Amino acid sequence: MKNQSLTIALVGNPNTGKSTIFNALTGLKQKVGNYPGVTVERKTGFLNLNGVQHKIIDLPGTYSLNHKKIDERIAYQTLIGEYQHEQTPDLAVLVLDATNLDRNLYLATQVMDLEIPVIVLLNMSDLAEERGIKNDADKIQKQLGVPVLPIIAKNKKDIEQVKQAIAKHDLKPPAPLRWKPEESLSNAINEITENWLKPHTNLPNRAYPIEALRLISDNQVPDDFHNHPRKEVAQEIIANAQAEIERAGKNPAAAEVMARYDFIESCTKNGSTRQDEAETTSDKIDAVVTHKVFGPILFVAILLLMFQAIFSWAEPFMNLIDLFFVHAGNTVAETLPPGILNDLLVEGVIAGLAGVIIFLPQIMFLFFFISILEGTGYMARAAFVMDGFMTRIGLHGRSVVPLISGFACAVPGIMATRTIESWSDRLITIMVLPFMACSARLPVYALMISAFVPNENVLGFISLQGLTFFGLYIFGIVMAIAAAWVMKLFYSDGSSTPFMMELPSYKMPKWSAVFYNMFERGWIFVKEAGKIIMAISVVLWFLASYPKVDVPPEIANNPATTEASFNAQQSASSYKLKHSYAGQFGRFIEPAIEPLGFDWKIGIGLLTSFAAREVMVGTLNTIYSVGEEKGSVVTLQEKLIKDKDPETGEPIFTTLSAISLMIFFALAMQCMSTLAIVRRETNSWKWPIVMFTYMTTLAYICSLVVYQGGLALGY
Ligand SMILES: Nc1nc2c(ncn2[C@@H]2O[C@H](COP(=O)(O)OP(=O)(O)OP(=O)(O)O)[C@@H](O)[C@H]2O)c(=O)[nH]1
Ligand SMILES: [Mg+2]
Repeated sequence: MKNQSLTIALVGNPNTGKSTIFNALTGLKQKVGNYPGVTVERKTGFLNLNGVQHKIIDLPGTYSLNHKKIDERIAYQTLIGEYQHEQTPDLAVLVLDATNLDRNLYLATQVMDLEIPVIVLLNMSDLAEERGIKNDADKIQKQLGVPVLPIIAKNKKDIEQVKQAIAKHDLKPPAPLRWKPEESLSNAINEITENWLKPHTNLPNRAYPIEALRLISDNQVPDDFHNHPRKEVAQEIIANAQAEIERAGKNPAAAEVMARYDFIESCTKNGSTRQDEAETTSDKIDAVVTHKVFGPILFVAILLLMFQAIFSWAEPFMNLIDLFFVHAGNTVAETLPPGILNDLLVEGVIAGLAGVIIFLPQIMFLFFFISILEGTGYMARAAFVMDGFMTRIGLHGRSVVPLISGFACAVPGIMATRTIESWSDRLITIMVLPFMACSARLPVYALMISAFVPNENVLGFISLQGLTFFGLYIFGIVMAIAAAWVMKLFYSDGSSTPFMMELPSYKMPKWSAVFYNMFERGWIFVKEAGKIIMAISVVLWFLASYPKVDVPPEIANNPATTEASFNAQQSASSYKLKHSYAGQFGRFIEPAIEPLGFDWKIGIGLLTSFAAREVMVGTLNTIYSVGEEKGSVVTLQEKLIKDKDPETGEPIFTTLSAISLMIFFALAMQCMSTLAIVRRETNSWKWPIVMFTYMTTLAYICSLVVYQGGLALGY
């Protein structure tokens, strides 16, 4: 290799370790997980080798180049140099799973047909050895005619070898069609190439054989690249080619596959041996985990345990953070001279931040658990276990992984739907995904639950608060499923694709990755929420503090309340708040939300939370801090419980209105980023608008029914 800067693509089947190798080469932290379909987008990074910088591309996994799904198409387009008119990669690093070489080599032979220089890595050699599989790299290298290297991605030494192999590659492309299609197939390829692909498509030459073979076996002319208006011309050419293959006594749909596998067998015969398939540990675990009855029970139990743990384990950390902010607020209040700056910092910024950062421990625990589910390989089992159920409502197992990702955040969940083949299934999954209780709802749920659900145990060991928390997650899941079922009745393109997902063998999660992910997500939460909250808190503090009004003496000295100082203070400050700009606005929208059990203060919170849900808590904290006596150590929770209507003396918040609020948050579409990603993934404004409207209307109706129903029943 001359000293030139190369573009190097990592290609391979799903879950073979491409992203792991990408991270090792570039030093980046691309997401890695033990299930197929982790990477659904291209990621690029840089590798410095002997002073030359190379561009490395991590691609979504694909089983073949006969792409059907968006993630597979991205891989194909990149390889043929048609991804946003980018150049073909100078080198493809094929990452194969050494425990399953036959199937992995299928893609390898296809990529070699594209005349791209390649290096073949037999990754996961440790697992292969464990299972008694021996691969003779030299023999495979000789048959394929390209460099072949057995490696273990997590070994630094092996990654060094990969770098050297890249550095000394001669960049000669392998000869195409090394698997030697027999004569009729080869003629068919030529006919289709000459008569259709060359004159009527804008494909690059290197893609002709692969594209011709795809037309022969699939018998369908796809839309991309084939922009000739008369598809029937192509159909005729294809039919002729197929007839030729049939005349030679072969099946056009299978001829290519059989020939490739014959070639692959010649590579691995004697070169790759496996002992008699003993039942592996993974198989033994799966006997229980994917069991018809125990499987679903275990799935629910895992979720219950996860949300219980998030709720209870995080508490001591949350108390610490709370204490820290109370002291920070007091210190600032005492050190700075009294005045606007003091008020702004203490009541606006610190109160707003405290309201949100307190939930950091819960967010981090959530990501900790999700990383473990992803790292061990359980995600794929969850999809498998739920497939039967999902099929009954008209979706299938493929939707399960994106839906579970939605617990973290709807945005990556929606991206993960790229692994779903059928467009209507994909669209429906996208449309219901935001019902999954994402981490931004967690602060609101946690605040309301700890304030209004008694801290008791049921059955002696399950905390009622934790159970309510879990219930809200279940509520989100049920609503998502119900909505999907209804949508399927109206919107189905009738296509159905069988569910197939490889169950990867169980692995110990990579702990460094788990902790990295947990801290990274925690940091993103603080940074993103912090940015919006700082801005909103400052504006809100101003709107809630001005115009300053004089409190009438009868309210200022109100003796009627029993808990004298706190409530007198409350009603004086609440009088001021009520007459501030924010208060005026809140009261303006109050009639619309009063039937749901919300007062104008919640109204302000609802409004700000349309920017991002977690802002709600920061907003309430700011609102409830304005005008508060300095140095008070009352938590937001207590303020909510004690907040009374100054006129009637009734509590503003009841358990019923808290439930109504949680239901509203569970269902309403309050997330700009989600709408933006739906716009991008569906390529239209229609779907984000539909999503916003139906979800928010549903939220309003459900909260209304629950609150009014509850009142009628005497709660
Ligand atoms: N034992 C072992 N595990 C590995 C090795 N390389 C990767 N893994 C694990 O295999 C799993 C898949 O790795 P990824 O890097 O996410 O695979 P990928 O090819 O990018 O997967 P997709 O993005 O879904 O196509 C992870 O759990 C890795 O930790 C290896 O050499 N040995
Ligand atoms: Mg990946």
